[in-house]
Amino acid sequence: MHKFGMIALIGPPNAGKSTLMNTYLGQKVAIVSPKPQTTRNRISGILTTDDAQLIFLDTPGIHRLRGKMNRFLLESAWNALASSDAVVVLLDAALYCAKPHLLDKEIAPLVKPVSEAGRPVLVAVNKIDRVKEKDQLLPFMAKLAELWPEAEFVPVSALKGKGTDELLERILEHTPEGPQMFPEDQISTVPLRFMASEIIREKLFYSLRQELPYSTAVEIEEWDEKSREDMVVINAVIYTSRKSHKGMIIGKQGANLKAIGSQARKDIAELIGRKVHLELWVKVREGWTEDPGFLRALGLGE
Ligand code: GDP
Ligand code: K
Ligand code: MG
Repeated sequence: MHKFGMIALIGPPNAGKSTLMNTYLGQKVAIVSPKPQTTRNRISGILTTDDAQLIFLDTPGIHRLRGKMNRFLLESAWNALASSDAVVVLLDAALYCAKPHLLDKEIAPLVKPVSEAGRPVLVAVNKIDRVKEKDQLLPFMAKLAELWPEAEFVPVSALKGKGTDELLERILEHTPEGPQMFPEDQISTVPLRFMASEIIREKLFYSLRQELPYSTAVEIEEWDEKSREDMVVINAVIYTSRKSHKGMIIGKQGANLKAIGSQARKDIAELIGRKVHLELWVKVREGWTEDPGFLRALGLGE
Protein backbone atom coordinates (compact mmCIF):
# COMPACT_ATOMS: atom_id res chain seq x y z
CA MET A 1 0.00 0.00 0.00
CA HIS A 2 1.40 3.42 -0.98
CA LYS A 3 0.77 6.40 1.28
CA PHE A 4 0.55 10.11 0.57
CA GLY A 5 0.02 12.86 3.10
CA MET A 6 0.55 16.46 4.14
CA ILE A 7 2.19 16.95 7.51
CA ALA A 8 2.05 20.37 9.19
CA LEU A 9 4.99 21.32 11.40
CA ILE A 10 3.94 23.88 13.96
CA GLY A 11 5.16 25.26 17.25
CA PRO A 12 6.77 28.27 18.87
CA PRO A 13 9.61 30.11 17.13
CA ASN A 14 12.96 28.30 17.35
CA ALA A 15 11.44 24.96 18.37
CA GLY A 16 13.31 23.34 15.48
CA LYS A 17 10.59 23.01 12.81
CA SER A 18 12.83 23.92 9.90
CA THR A 19 15.66 21.77 11.26
CA LEU A 20 13.40 18.71 11.48
CA MET A 21 12.20 19.16 7.93
CA ASN A 22 15.74 19.54 6.64
CA THR A 23 16.83 16.45 8.57
CA TYR A 24 14.14 14.40 6.86
CA LEU A 25 14.97 15.76 3.45
CA GLY A 26 18.71 15.52 3.95
CA GLN A 27 19.05 18.77 2.11
CA LYS A 28 18.53 22.36 3.07
CA VAL A 29 15.04 23.45 2.04
CA ALA A 30 13.93 25.69 4.88
CA ILE A 31 16.18 28.31 6.34
CA VAL A 32 17.35 27.73 9.86
CA SER A 33 18.74 30.32 12.22
CA PRO A 34 18.96 30.89 15.95
CA LYS A 35 16.71 33.92 15.51
CA PRO A 36 12.95 33.58 15.78
CA GLN A 37 10.72 34.20 12.78
CA THR A 38 13.26 33.20 10.18
CA THR A 39 10.67 31.19 8.31
CA ARG A 40 8.34 33.68 6.71
CA ASN A 41 6.47 31.86 4.02
CA ARG A 42 5.04 28.42 4.20
CA ILE A 43 7.72 26.17 2.80
CA SER A 44 7.04 22.61 1.82
CA GLY A 45 9.53 19.80 1.65
CA ILE A 46 8.83 16.54 -0.15
CA LEU A 47 10.03 13.27 1.31
CA THR A 48 9.76 10.32 -1.06
CA THR A 49 10.40 6.77 0.12
CA ASP A 50 9.65 3.42 -1.55
CA ASP A 51 6.12 3.30 -0.24
CA ALA A 52 5.22 6.83 0.83
CA GLN A 53 5.40 10.47 -0.10
CA LEU A 54 5.06 13.10 2.59
CA ILE A 55 4.73 16.84 2.08
CA PHE A 56 6.04 18.62 5.15
CA LEU A 57 4.57 22.09 5.61
CA ASP A 58 7.09 24.14 7.53
CA THR A 59 5.43 27.15 9.09
CA PRO A 60 6.43 30.34 10.82
CA GLY A 61 6.33 30.04 14.61
CA ILE A 62 2.98 30.58 16.24
CA HIS A 63 3.16 33.50 18.60
CA ARG A 64 1.62 36.88 19.16
CA LEU A 65 2.52 39.22 16.35
CA ARG A 66 1.64 42.67 15.18
CA GLY A 67 1.47 44.33 11.76
CA LYS A 68 0.28 43.12 8.38
CA MET A 69 3.20 40.86 7.61
CA ASN A 70 3.00 39.28 11.03
CA ARG A 71 -0.70 38.60 10.69
CA PHE A 72 0.11 36.78 7.49
CA LEU A 73 2.70 34.65 9.30
CA LEU A 74 0.18 33.52 11.86
CA GLU A 75 -2.48 32.81 9.25
CA SER A 76 -0.13 30.71 7.20
CA ALA A 77 0.54 28.46 10.20
CA TRP A 78 -3.18 27.88 10.75
CA ASN A 79 -3.76 27.33 7.03
CA ALA A 80 -1.09 24.63 7.02
CA LEU A 81 -2.88 22.94 9.87
CA ALA A 82 -6.18 23.04 7.99
CA SER A 83 -4.73 21.42 4.88
CA SER A 84 -2.79 18.69 6.67
CA ASP A 85 -3.44 15.00 7.37
CA ALA A 86 -1.50 15.07 10.62
CA VAL A 87 0.26 17.70 12.67
CA VAL A 88 3.61 17.56 14.37
CA VAL A 89 3.95 20.08 17.18
CA LEU A 90 7.57 20.79 17.98
CA LEU A 91 8.75 22.10 21.28
CA ASP A 92 12.11 22.86 22.82
CA ALA A 93 12.40 20.40 25.72
CA ALA A 94 15.64 21.93 27.01
CA LEU A 95 13.96 25.33 27.28
CA TYR A 96 10.90 24.08 29.17
CA CYS A 97 12.87 21.79 31.48
CA ALA A 98 14.87 24.84 32.51
CA LYS A 99 11.89 27.23 32.53
CA PRO A 100 8.71 25.23 33.17
CA HIS A 101 6.49 28.33 33.40
CA LEU A 102 7.10 28.95 29.68
CA LEU A 103 5.31 25.69 28.93
CA ASP A 104 2.04 27.17 30.20
CA LYS A 105 2.67 30.34 28.28
CA GLU A 106 3.70 28.89 24.92
CA ILE A 107 2.31 25.36 24.61
CA ALA A 108 -0.87 25.33 26.71
CA PRO A 109 -2.58 27.92 24.45
CA LEU A 110 -1.98 25.66 21.42
CA VAL A 111 -3.72 22.59 22.87
CA LYS A 112 -7.32 23.61 22.26
CA PRO A 113 -7.09 25.20 18.79
CA VAL A 114 -4.77 22.50 17.44
CA SER A 115 -6.82 19.62 18.88
CA GLU A 116 -10.01 21.18 17.51
CA ALA A 117 -8.60 21.09 13.98
CA GLY A 118 -9.31 17.36 14.28
CA ARG A 119 -5.99 16.09 12.95
CA PRO A 120 -3.88 13.46 14.72
CA VAL A 121 -1.37 15.32 16.90
CA LEU A 122 2.20 14.15 17.44
CA VAL A 123 4.32 16.17 19.81
CA ALA A 124 8.01 16.07 18.98
CA VAL A 125 9.78 16.77 22.25
CA ASN A 126 12.82 18.27 20.59
CA LYS A 127 16.38 19.20 21.54
CA ILE A 128 16.74 16.29 23.98
CA ASP A 129 20.47 16.47 23.27
CA ARG A 130 20.44 19.74 25.19
CA VAL A 131 18.55 18.47 28.24
CA LYS A 132 21.38 18.29 30.74
CA GLU A 133 19.65 16.42 33.55
CA LYS A 134 18.31 13.37 31.71
CA ASP A 135 16.15 12.37 34.69
CA GLN A 136 14.13 15.56 34.11
CA LEU A 137 12.83 14.18 30.85
CA LEU A 138 10.35 11.59 32.15
CA PRO A 139 8.52 13.86 34.60
CA PHE A 140 8.50 16.49 31.86
CA MET A 141 6.90 14.07 29.39
CA ALA A 142 4.35 13.10 32.05
CA LYS A 143 3.46 16.75 32.52
CA LEU A 144 3.07 17.17 28.78
CA ALA A 145 0.79 14.13 28.56
CA GLU A 146 -1.40 15.67 31.22
CA LEU A 147 -1.47 19.00 29.36
CA TRP A 148 -2.28 17.40 26.00
CA PRO A 149 -4.19 14.12 26.54
CA GLU A 150 -5.05 13.63 22.83
CA ALA A 151 -1.45 13.79 21.64
CA GLU A 152 1.27 11.19 21.14
CA PHE A 153 4.77 12.12 22.33
CA VAL A 154 8.11 11.33 20.76
CA PRO A 155 11.40 12.61 22.20
CA VAL A 156 13.76 13.69 19.41
CA SER A 157 16.78 15.68 18.49
CA ALA A 158 16.02 17.15 15.09
CA LEU A 159 19.56 18.42 14.83
CA LYS A 160 21.31 15.13 15.65
CA GLY A 161 18.72 12.94 13.95
CA LYS A 162 17.90 11.12 17.21
CA GLY A 163 14.40 9.67 17.53
CA THR A 164 13.50 11.05 14.13
CA ASP A 165 13.07 7.57 12.58
CA GLU A 166 10.67 6.67 15.36
CA LEU A 167 8.79 9.93 14.79
CA LEU A 168 8.60 9.22 11.06
CA GLU A 169 7.10 5.78 11.73
CA ARG A 170 4.46 7.35 13.93
CA ILE A 171 3.73 9.98 11.27
CA LEU A 172 3.30 7.23 8.66
CA GLU A 173 0.79 5.45 10.91
CA HIS A 174 -1.41 8.54 10.48
CA THR A 175 -0.77 9.03 6.77
CA PRO A 176 -3.62 8.02 4.47
CA GLU A 177 -3.33 5.77 1.46
CA GLY A 178 -2.60 7.65 -1.74
CA PRO A 179 -0.48 7.73 -4.87
CA GLN A 180 2.84 9.53 -5.32
CA MET A 181 2.07 13.05 -6.55
CA PHE A 182 5.54 14.49 -7.23
CA PRO A 183 8.58 13.09 -9.03
CA GLU A 184 10.97 11.42 -6.60
CA ASP A 185 13.80 13.92 -7.21
CA GLN A 186 11.63 16.95 -6.41
CA ILE A 187 12.42 18.22 -2.91
CA SER A 188 9.97 21.08 -2.60
CA THR A 189 6.69 22.33 -4.03
CA VAL A 190 8.21 25.79 -3.86
CA PRO A 191 10.09 27.08 -6.95
CA LEU A 192 13.90 27.01 -6.88
CA ARG A 193 14.17 30.77 -7.28
CA PHE A 194 12.11 31.28 -4.16
CA MET A 195 14.33 28.83 -2.29
CA ALA A 196 17.34 30.80 -3.50
CA SER A 197 15.87 34.02 -2.12
CA GLU A 198 15.33 32.24 1.20
CA ILE A 199 18.99 31.17 1.25
CA ILE A 200 20.05 34.81 0.80
CA ARG A 201 17.70 35.81 3.59
CA GLU A 202 19.25 33.19 5.85
CA LYS A 203 22.71 34.63 5.26
CA LEU A 204 21.33 38.08 6.11
CA PHE A 205 19.97 36.70 9.35
CA TYR A 206 23.33 35.28 10.33
CA SER A 207 25.33 38.35 9.39
CA LEU A 208 23.15 41.16 10.71
CA ARG A 209 22.62 42.18 14.24
CA GLN A 210 19.42 42.57 16.24
CA GLU A 211 16.19 43.58 14.56
CA LEU A 212 17.67 44.50 11.23
CA PRO A 213 16.91 41.32 9.27
CA TYR A 214 13.20 41.58 10.06
CA SER A 215 12.98 44.72 7.95
CA THR A 216 14.61 43.08 4.95
CA ALA A 217 13.18 41.14 2.05
CA VAL A 218 14.85 39.48 -0.91
CA GLU A 219 13.62 39.42 -4.46
CA ILE A 220 15.21 37.51 -7.33
CA GLU A 221 15.14 39.94 -10.26
CA GLU A 222 16.90 37.77 -12.79
CA TRP A 223 17.42 34.02 -13.09
CA ASP A 224 19.25 33.32 -16.29
CA GLU A 225 20.12 29.73 -17.16
CA LYS A 226 20.74 30.33 -20.86
CA SER A 227 23.28 33.12 -21.43
CA ARG A 228 26.14 31.13 -20.00
CA GLU A 229 26.65 27.46 -20.53
CA ASP A 230 28.80 26.97 -17.45
CA MET A 231 26.69 28.74 -14.87
CA VAL A 232 23.37 30.23 -13.82
CA VAL A 233 23.37 34.02 -13.49
CA ILE A 234 21.25 35.34 -10.65
CA ASN A 235 20.52 38.96 -9.75
CA ALA A 236 18.88 39.55 -6.40
CA VAL A 237 17.73 42.67 -4.60
CA ILE A 238 17.77 43.00 -0.84
CA TYR A 239 15.08 45.46 0.20
CA THR A 240 15.30 47.24 3.48
CA SER A 241 12.76 49.59 4.99
CA ARG A 242 15.31 52.10 6.31
CA LYS A 243 18.01 54.20 4.66
CA SER A 244 20.24 53.78 7.70
CA HIS A 245 20.17 50.01 7.28
CA LYS A 246 21.52 50.03 3.77
CA GLY A 247 25.05 50.88 4.86
CA MET A 248 24.97 48.24 7.57
CA ILE A 249 23.97 45.55 5.11
CA ILE A 250 26.68 46.56 2.67
CA GLY A 251 29.35 46.97 5.34
CA LYS A 252 32.75 48.63 5.18
CA GLN A 253 33.93 48.67 1.57
CA GLY A 254 31.16 46.22 0.76
CA ALA A 255 32.68 43.51 2.96
CA ASN A 256 29.43 42.37 4.56
CA LEU A 257 27.48 42.15 1.32
CA LYS A 258 30.37 40.31 -0.27
CA ALA A 259 30.38 37.72 2.53
CA ILE A 260 26.60 37.26 2.30
CA GLY A 261 26.91 36.85 -1.45
CA SER A 262 29.66 34.26 -1.38
CA GLN A 263 27.98 32.14 1.31
CA ALA A 264 24.64 32.29 -0.50
CA ARG A 265 26.23 31.50 -3.85
CA LYS A 266 27.72 28.27 -2.45
CA ASP A 267 24.41 27.07 -1.00
CA ILE A 268 22.42 27.97 -4.11
CA ALA A 269 24.94 26.16 -6.31
CA GLU A 270 24.58 23.09 -4.12
CA LEU A 271 20.80 23.36 -4.26
CA ILE A 272 20.56 23.52 -8.04
CA GLY A 273 23.62 21.43 -8.81
CA ARG A 274 25.19 24.04 -11.09
CA LYS A 275 27.72 26.82 -10.78
CA VAL A 276 26.20 30.17 -9.88
CA HIS A 277 27.12 33.77 -10.55
CA LEU A 278 25.28 35.84 -7.96
CA GLU A 279 24.92 39.63 -7.92
CA LEU A 280 23.37 41.28 -4.88
CA TRP A 281 21.91 44.80 -4.76
CA VAL A 282 20.55 46.68 -1.78
CA LYS A 283 17.59 49.01 -2.20
CA VAL A 284 15.65 51.10 0.28
CA ARG A 285 11.89 50.74 0.19
CA GLU A 286 10.29 52.52 3.08
CA GLY A 287 7.28 50.92 4.73
CA TRP A 288 7.37 47.71 2.70
CA THR A 289 6.25 45.56 5.62
CA GLU A 290 2.90 47.39 5.55
CA ASP A 291 2.49 47.55 1.77
CA PRO A 292 0.00 44.85 0.66
CA GLY A 293 0.92 45.04 -3.04
CA PHE A 294 4.62 44.64 -2.39
CA LEU A 295 4.04 41.86 0.14
CA ARG A 296 1.96 40.04 -2.46
CA ALA A 297 4.73 40.44 -5.04
CA LEU A 298 7.11 38.77 -2.60
CA GLY A 299 4.67 35.93 -1.96
CA LEU A 300 4.05 37.21 1.56
CA GLY A 301 0.35 37.85 1.33
CA GLU A 302 -2.78 36.45 -0.26
P1 GDP B 1 12.13 27.01 13.86
O1 GDP B 1 12.05 28.47 14.14
O2 GDP B 1 11.15 26.23 14.68
O3 GDP B 1 12.06 26.66 12.41
O4 GDP B 1 13.56 26.55 14.41
P2 GDP B 1 14.91 26.29 13.60
O5 GDP B 1 14.82 24.99 12.87
O6 GDP B 1 15.23 27.50 12.80
O7 GDP B 1 15.93 26.06 14.79
C1 GDP B 1 16.18 27.09 15.73
C2 GDP B 1 17.53 26.83 16.38
O8 GDP B 1 17.49 25.64 17.16
C3 GDP B 1 18.66 26.63 15.38
O9 GDP B 1 19.81 27.24 15.88
C4 GDP B 1 18.82 25.11 15.32
O10 GDP B 1 20.12 24.70 14.97
C5 GDP B 1 18.51 24.74 16.77
N1 GDP B 1 17.99 23.35 16.90
C6 GDP B 1 16.96 22.78 16.25
N2 GDP B 1 16.78 21.50 16.63
C7 GDP B 1 17.73 21.23 17.55
C8 GDP B 1 18.08 20.06 18.33
O11 GDP B 1 17.50 18.99 18.24
N3 GDP B 1 19.12 20.21 19.19
C9 GDP B 1 19.82 21.37 19.33
N4 GDP B 1 20.81 21.40 20.22
N5 GDP B 1 19.52 22.48 18.61
C10 GDP B 1 18.49 22.42 17.73
K1 K C 1 14.30 30.06 13.69
MG1 MG D 1 11.64 27.86 10.80
